[in-house]
Amino acid sequence: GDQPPPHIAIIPSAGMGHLTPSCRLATTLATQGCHVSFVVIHPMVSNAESNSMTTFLSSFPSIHPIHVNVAPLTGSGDPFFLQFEAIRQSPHLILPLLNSSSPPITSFIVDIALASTFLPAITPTGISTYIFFTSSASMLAFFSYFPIHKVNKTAAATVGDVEVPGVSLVPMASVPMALHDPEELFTIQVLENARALVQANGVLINTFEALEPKALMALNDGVVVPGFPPVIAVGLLKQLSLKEKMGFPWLDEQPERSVLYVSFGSRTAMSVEYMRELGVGLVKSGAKFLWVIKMKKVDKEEEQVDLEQVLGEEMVERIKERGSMVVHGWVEQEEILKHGAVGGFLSHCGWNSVMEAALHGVPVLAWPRHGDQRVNAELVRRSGLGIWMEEWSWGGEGKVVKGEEIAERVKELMESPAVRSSVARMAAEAVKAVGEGRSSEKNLVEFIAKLKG
Ligand code: BUP
Repeated sequence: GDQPPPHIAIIPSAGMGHLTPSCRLATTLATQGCHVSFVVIHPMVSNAESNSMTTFLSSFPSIHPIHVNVAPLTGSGDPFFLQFEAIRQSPHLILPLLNSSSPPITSFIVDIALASTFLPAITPTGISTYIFFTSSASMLAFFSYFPIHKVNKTAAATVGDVEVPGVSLVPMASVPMALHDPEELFTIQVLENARALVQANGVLINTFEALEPKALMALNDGVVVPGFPPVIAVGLLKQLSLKEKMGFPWLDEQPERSVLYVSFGSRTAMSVEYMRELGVGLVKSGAKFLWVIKMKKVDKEEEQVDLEQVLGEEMVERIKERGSMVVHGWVEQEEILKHGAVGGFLSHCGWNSVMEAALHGVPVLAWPRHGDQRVNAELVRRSGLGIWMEEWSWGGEGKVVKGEEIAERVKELMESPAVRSSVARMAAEAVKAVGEGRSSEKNLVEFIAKLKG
């Protein structure tokens, strides 16, 4: 028709796991003819975020940036959770900047971590507001049901297993660590954000129906939470086509599907003890590997790493002999995962990592640590995207995983025809979902039609 395109304002939160899919959503909407403004929040927690924002904005000049400074919070907690809080407390700084936009904003898309303060601030204006949930639908179901679970369990000393109606039982061990403590800032944020969701016009999510049919149906049928807003699965969101790409020439020299890619995400630091044991396992597995090492939660604090000192001279020597690679610093993960030489991914199961692996048909060996990662790992196993050794944990909680055992699982991952074919089947479903007229594409088109009113 003749209607002007919708003008959507995206308000992301902190960390690459949130920022990356928000950028992908922005370009997806812009490609569909929407006018998109993107709130860029300063100061950023990590260098990864500031570098990626710079590249993003210069690669997509049609996306209109709205820069805003928030007052950073200091404290001893997780720096990303503190930043969530700083942004959560800033609707009065952010919304006025958007309200003067021309053409006027017609819809907001707000990151889940900000839901409980932005929804009540925007709803009175009558402008439609959608929440962007940056993890799996299984996690959304758990998350939105969690306040109800808490009310039912008031007398109990522990958080307990969480039976999410119509979806699955999330055993206590898979409940995000931070949520075990009712006093934690993160717990308070989660409870408030989850309760606020009913005010949203809908919840956008980067997944697809064939991967999580049960969770999506239970949410949309009001089985998880009565009266829940529509959940709109628009995944898989496409990788950004950035102006400059850093390739990975080493991969070009490796045989098809021969390399195991190892990364635990942008905010998971690993102790030296664990790294050494993992090193033993990787070398023993006989596979060639590309291992991205991270020792601090925030990359700004990351020093030059002396690999020989961390892994030991002998280990570094053996890795070299095998022709494997250890990298310290940021890599372009999706460029790696889509490379034909990569045949497996040892992953922490951050949701974006799982989705990227699914799209490129790379089997995942799940080694989750915290947050939503164990719930995602269970989904990886159940859907056939890979394997998960549920009892693998991280020092302090349970037994230390031995190199031998890691080696066995890596072999299974790289060699099992069953794993390879189930992953290929899911990857085909992922590609199908975004095809014209298919589930995710259709959801997206209908969503935009609704925004046009
Ligand atoms: Br590390 C790393 N390069 O070196 P997740 C990550 N990424 O491109 P996380 C790189 O950052 P949360 C690197 O491809 C993905 O898109 C990766 O998101 C990319 O995990 C994103 O996988 C990371 O969701 O965030 O960072 O632990 O804790 O929010 O899940």
